[in-house]
Amino acid sequence: MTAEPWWKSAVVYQIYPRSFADSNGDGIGDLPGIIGRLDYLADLGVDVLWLSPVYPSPQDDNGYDISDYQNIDPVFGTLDDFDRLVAEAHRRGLKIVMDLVVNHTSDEHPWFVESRSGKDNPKRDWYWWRPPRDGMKGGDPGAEPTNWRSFFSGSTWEYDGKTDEYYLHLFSRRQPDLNWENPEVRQAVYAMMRWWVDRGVDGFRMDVINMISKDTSLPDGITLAGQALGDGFPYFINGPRIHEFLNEMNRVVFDSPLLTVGEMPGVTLEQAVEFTAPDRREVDMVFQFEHVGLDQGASKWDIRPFRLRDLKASFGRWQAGLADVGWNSLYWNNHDQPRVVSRFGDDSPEHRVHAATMLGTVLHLHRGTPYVYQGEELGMTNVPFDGIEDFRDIESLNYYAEATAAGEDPAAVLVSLRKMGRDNARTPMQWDDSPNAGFTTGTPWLAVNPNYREVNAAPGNPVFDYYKRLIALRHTEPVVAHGDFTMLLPDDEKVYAFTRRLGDVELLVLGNFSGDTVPTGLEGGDLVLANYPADDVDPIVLRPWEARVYRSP
Ligand code: TEU
Ligand code: CA
Repeated sequence: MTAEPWWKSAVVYQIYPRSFADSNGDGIGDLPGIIGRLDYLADLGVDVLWLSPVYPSPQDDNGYDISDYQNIDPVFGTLDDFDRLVAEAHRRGLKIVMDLVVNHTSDEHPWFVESRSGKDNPKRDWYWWRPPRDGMKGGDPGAEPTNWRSFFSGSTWEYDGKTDEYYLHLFSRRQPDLNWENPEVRQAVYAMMRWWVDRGVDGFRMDVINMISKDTSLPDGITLAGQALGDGFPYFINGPRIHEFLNEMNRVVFDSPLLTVGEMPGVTLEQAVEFTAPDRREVDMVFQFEHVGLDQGASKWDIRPFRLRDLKASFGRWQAGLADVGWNSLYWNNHDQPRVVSRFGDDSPEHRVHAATMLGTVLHLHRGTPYVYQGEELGMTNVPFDGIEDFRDIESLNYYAEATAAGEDPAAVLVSLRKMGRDNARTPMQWDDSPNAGFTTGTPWLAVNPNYREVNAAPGNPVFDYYKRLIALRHTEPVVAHGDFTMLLPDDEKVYAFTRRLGDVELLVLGNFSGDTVPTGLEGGDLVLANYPADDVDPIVLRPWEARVYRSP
C-alpha cells in the first residue's frame, strides 16, 4: 500500500482575514492579527489554515477582485508580515493554503488596464472582448454579446465605449474574466503560483475554478418566462477544456505534496470523480454545492424548507461515489454561506450548543477532509440585520437594488437576505465579551453580532472545547480519515446515523437533527465522543440535538 496523502487526516480552518483579528485599530482584520492568534488555532488542533484573499485589491468583492497577485494589500500588512505568518504557522505545525482567484482579476489589475486600452494591445486577448450584438448599438439594452445573468445581478457583459466592445464578467463588473484559451494567460498564472509555492505556501483553494473554460461560441442561455436575462451555466461551468487546463496546471506547478481544492459551483458527482482521481493529476478535492442548495429553489433567495432525508441522500451519494476513487471535502460553512447552526440547526439559547456540536460531529465523521470556518468552532450564528444599510456584501446589495426596482416588497427581500446573505458569515470573530468582541479597538468594518457577550472564544466555550475533542479524534483514530462509510436509517426524518469501518474497528455515529427526544434502536461499543454528559446515557434514546460516537470493539 502506498502512503496516504497527508491531507486525508487533516482538518482545515478557513480564515476570512478582514474579520478575524485587527491589530492596529482600523477596523479591518490583518496578518499581524492572525499571527497573534496562532496559539488559539494550534490549541484548537487544526492542521491547515486557508486564508481568503489578502492580495492588493480595490475590495469590490472583499479581495476576490485582485489587482496584484504577488503582493499583500496594505490593509492586511506586508510581504514581510506574510513571511512571518508562514514561519510562525510552520513552527506550530500549521500549514498555509492560499486562495487562488484566477477565473477573473480586478478591473484595476495592470493586465486588464492594458487590455482595455485598445484593440491592438498585446493583452487585449487576455480577457473576453466581444462587439455588440449584430446590428445593435453598443450600450443599448439587449446589445450584450450573450444574455447571461451575472452572479451579482444584471448582465455578465460591461460595455466599454472607448473601443465599442463589451467584456465578460461572471461576477461584478469590476471582476473581468480572464481568457484561459490564451496560453500566455495560463503561463502567467502558473508562474505566479510557483512564486507562492517557493515562498513556502502549502496549497491552494481555487476560486470558481470550474468556470475557467468557456464554450468559445458563447451561446445564449435559456430564459424563464418574463425574464430578460438567461442562464449561461451550461456554457461556462465545466467547459470543454477544463480538465486539460487543470492537468496542465498540476504538471507545471505542483511538485511537492500540496493540498489543492477546487471550488466548483454546480459540479456533479460524476465530474468530481474525474477532477479528483489521483492518476488524472488535476486537484485533490472539490467543494461541491449540492447540500448547500437543498434549502434553495430557483435561486439562492428562494428559500425552501430543509429536509434531513434530502441531506442524507445527497451526502450518502457523494460518500459512495468517491469511496474508491477521488476524495470528498466536507463543509457546512464558509464566507459565502449563512451560519450552519442557524440554517440546519437551532440557534436558540436552549439548543444552540447542542445543535452546533451535533452538526460538527456528523460532518467531521464522514469520509473526507473537513473544513471549519472561523467562528463555527464557537457556535457563531446568523445576524439579526435590521435594514439594508446593515449589509456590506456586493451580492446582497446588488440583489436588493435589482429586486426592489423590479417591484418586489423590500421587507420580503430582507427576509431572504437575513437568511441567506453572505454577511451572516462575515461579521467579526467574537474573541471575548469586551467592546466589539475584542476584534478591534476601532470601529469594525461590519458590525459585530450582538450576541458576542454570550458567544465568544473566552475560556469555557463548550462548542470550542467539543471541537477540540472532535478534531483530536481524527488524529488518534485512523478509521475517521481512512475508514469506509455506510449510511443507516436513510428515511428517518430526525436521526442521522452511519458507521465507519477500518479493519476490525467500527464507529457508529448518531446525530439528532431535532429538538425532540427520539428513539433510534441503535447503540454499540464504547462512547468515545458525545455532546451530553456521558454518565447518564439512555442507550437507545437521543436527546434534543444529541450527538454520539461509539467505537467497537
Ligand atoms: O464564490 C463562488 C460562488 O459562485 C458563490 O458561492 C458565490 O458566493 C455566490 O454566493 C453565488 O450566489 C466564490 C467566492 O467564494 C466568493 O466569495 C466570490 O464572491 C466569488 O467566487 C467571485 O470570486
Ligand atoms: Ca487592521
